Amino acid sequence: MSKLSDSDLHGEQSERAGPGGGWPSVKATETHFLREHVPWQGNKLMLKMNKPGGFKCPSCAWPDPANPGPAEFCENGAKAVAWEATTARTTPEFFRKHTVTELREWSDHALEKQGRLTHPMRYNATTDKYDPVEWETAFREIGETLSKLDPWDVDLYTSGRASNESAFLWQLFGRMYGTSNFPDCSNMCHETTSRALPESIGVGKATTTLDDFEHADAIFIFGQNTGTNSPRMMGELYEARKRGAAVVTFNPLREKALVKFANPQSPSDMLTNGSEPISSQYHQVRIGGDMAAIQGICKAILAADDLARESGGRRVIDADFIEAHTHGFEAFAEHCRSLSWETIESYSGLTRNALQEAANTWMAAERVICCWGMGITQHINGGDNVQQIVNLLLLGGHIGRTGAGPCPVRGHSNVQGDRTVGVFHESGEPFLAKMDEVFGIHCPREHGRDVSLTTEAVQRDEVRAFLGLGGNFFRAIADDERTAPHVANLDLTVQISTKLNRSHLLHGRAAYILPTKARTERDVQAGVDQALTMEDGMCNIHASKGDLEPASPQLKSEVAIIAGLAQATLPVHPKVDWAWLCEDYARIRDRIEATQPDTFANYNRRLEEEGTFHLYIPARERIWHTDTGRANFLFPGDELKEDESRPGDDHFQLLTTRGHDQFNTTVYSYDDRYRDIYGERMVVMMNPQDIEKHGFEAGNMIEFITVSQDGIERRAAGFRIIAYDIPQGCLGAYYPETNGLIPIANRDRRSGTLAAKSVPVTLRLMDSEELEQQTGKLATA
Ligand SMILES: Nc1nc2c(c(=O)[nH]1)N[C@H]1C(S)=C(S)[C@@H](COP(=O)(O)OP(=O)(O)OC[C@H]3O[C@@H](n4cnc5c(=O)[nH]c(N)nc54)[C@H](O)[C@@H]3O)O[C@H]1N2
Ligand SMILES: Nc1nc2c(c(=O)[nH]1)N[C@H]1C(S)=C(S)[C@@H](COP(=O)(O)OP(=O)(O)OC[C@H]3O[C@@H](n4cnc5c(=O)[nH]c(N)nc54)[C@H](O)[C@@H]3O)O[C@H]1N2
Ligand SMILES: [Mo]
Repeated sequence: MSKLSDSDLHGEQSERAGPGGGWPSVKATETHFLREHVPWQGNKLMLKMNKPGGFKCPSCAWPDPANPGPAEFCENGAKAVAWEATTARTTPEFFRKHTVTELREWSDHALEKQGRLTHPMRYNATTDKYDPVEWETAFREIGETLSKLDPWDVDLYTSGRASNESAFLWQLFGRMYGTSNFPDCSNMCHETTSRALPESIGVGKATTTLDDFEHADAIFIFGQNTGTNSPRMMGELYEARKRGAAVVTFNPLREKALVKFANPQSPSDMLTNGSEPISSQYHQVRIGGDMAAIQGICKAILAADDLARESGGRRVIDADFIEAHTHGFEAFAEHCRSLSWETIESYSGLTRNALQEAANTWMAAERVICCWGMGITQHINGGDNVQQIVNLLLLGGHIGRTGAGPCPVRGHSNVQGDRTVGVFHESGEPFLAKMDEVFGIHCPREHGRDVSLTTEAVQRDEVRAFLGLGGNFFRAIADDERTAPHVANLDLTVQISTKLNRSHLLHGRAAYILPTKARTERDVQAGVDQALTMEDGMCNIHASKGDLEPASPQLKSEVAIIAGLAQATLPVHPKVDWAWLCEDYARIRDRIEATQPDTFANYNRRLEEEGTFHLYIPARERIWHTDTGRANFLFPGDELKEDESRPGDDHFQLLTTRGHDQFNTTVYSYDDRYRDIYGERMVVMMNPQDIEKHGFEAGNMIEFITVSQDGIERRAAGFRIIAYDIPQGCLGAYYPETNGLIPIANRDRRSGTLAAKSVPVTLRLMDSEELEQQTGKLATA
């Protein structure tokens, strides 16, 4: 094989390649503000971010430190703010110029790039355009349509930027209307964790706090691209490494910032162009190989412990903890002992030595934190992955003490809070009974639809109306291309949004875009500035107050829009006065507290006095709300299953992921600086040996074909091969460009979370005629 030079092989972290962060990060921050025509120099706005009295960053869910520094934000938080604060506007004038059919040909980037939506709009089938509509008219018409429908044919989607207040009212509205169909972006994200973690430890959230990161001796990171998706977490990792803690990473891709990082908040790094190596070990596990890798580490730990026990030496595992607090240890230990290294190596794609090295780090550490992201959750066996991570922690008693614990790294800034306050298609009796009591209503008890069930119902033309509280549902879902044509058969689509996206263009017979204020903007009700609240990924509730003038005087807050929809849809109710709730958001928080008095005790008072508070997490106190009353060692079957997440001889396994200049379906730019990919997203990252083995060359254009299990053909063409440092048999490409390839049935067994990280595909080289056609199409676009 011809040797590739450094510059040919993307993702290889050669000595020449710079670290993540550093000056390029500062420059990127500035560029994004300039591009959106938001003044950057001495930017007052950014200084209010993540500070008491200021607003909560709209980007990710990583928590704020107790004593925030002068500039408590990161490059990607700044991008999200610049994108929201842009001076560009998508006005009625814009909609007059373009038909919906025409806009469908635009890229996701071009659509959102038009700027903030300014007016409520209604689809006009005669002209195939959106026309401006008065708020009251829109509410009335939507209400009239909804009143005629069977509530079980209606779905209310929540994207994770919605505040606690708006999410709570959203589910109240839905339940009073008569449905439990609450598809939630969590169903595409950490639902896996929300299902699997409680089986193990009785709670679906992190038991760690930021403080624990200051005391950990080892931090394991599975399937999470920290530098891009939770950049403020880099601060924790950077400090941990500086004080000598180990960071052990499992990821098929060598993600730049996890290799080394220059901290933009560190004067010395910035002055000397210095950087800190982040991962002490970087294991390029094969896609879907984490379960085998973790069980391999456990096997090595148990072998060392067996030796210690036999020789009377100091135990390696925390036998007292296991005895006092856990269930199922022996079965799990036996399972790990019985696995052969050959099997483990072949499934994980890692060598026994590498896994032994990870085990050694674990054994040397008194306190271990395990973090994970979509590389763990978005698999068919995602829940099993999560439970193996817990097993690894349980072996050492690493839950419920300082410096240790499970830390699922949540995505959207309030995805966790939306669930806590009640957005759930399978809410349990205690919560529903409380809702009934507090509001004098009767909530339906039947379970409703989640994202995959809603998608399937749309595909079967069973959904009559879809209402989205934020997000870009019809673009973010698996199987989006097959779903798209069915959306036209809905009676009604309503999208509450800040920017134009594909879900506005895939619409029902009647369709409305309801533009809303963003988190950075002032929300004045009854003459008073309102605060909203969010729960970060480590269970801290914060208040957030916007500062900017809203992008248009026409904008309503999410809370006001939900109240408007509810008033127009539901009969007058003696105990639910929507206008009154809307006048003062503290009243909504009082109702949230009334429905969950333990969780939200003194909600308003604590916010006022403390600014933030931490929710009670029983497992943090070693109280286990599980079926056994103990923390459970869980694992599937008695040997590693032949599972669908592995690459095979006849197919590749494709992971779909985010680039550095993207927030989910929002594409800020076509650059992915941390992967050395610039100006394009239609690429496939491929191992150089695989490229040669299959007779391709870097630069070739290919078509993906999904290995079909349901007899349906799924293809996506026009991706350029990039030689990349990725294990053989594995491929990487960007989301959402590849969502059409993911069968809706490709999902985590427990939770239904889309298995976006393990899509079995084959590749076909495109011929010159096809390429010419494609170039022609691009030229006319
Ligand atoms: N700037 C920015 N911030 C964001 C977002 C954004 O789009 N942009 N999105 C937000 C949201 S909603 C979420 S959920 C989070 C997402 O943040 P992440 O959890 O980081 O999600 P992805 O970008 O999909 O990256 C997943 C990582 O898993 C790796 N991976 C893929 N398959 C496997 C596997 O089988 N095993 C292992 N061990 N690793 C694997 C990939 O290489 C990649 O590094 O970020 C949030 N924050
Ligand atoms: N193939 C593949 N598919 C995936 C994933 C993957 O890794 N691979 N990841 C999945 C994950 S983790 C997630 S969370 C989903 C994301 O799915 P969504 O949450 O549905 O999508 P976003 O792209 O975050 O939504 C962007 C839109 O939200 C609107 N918006 C922004 N801010 C606000 C606001 O403050 N209020 C309101 N009302 N609207 C606002 C804007 O109009 C913008 O166009 O995608 C999932 N899909
Ligand atoms: Mo997410």
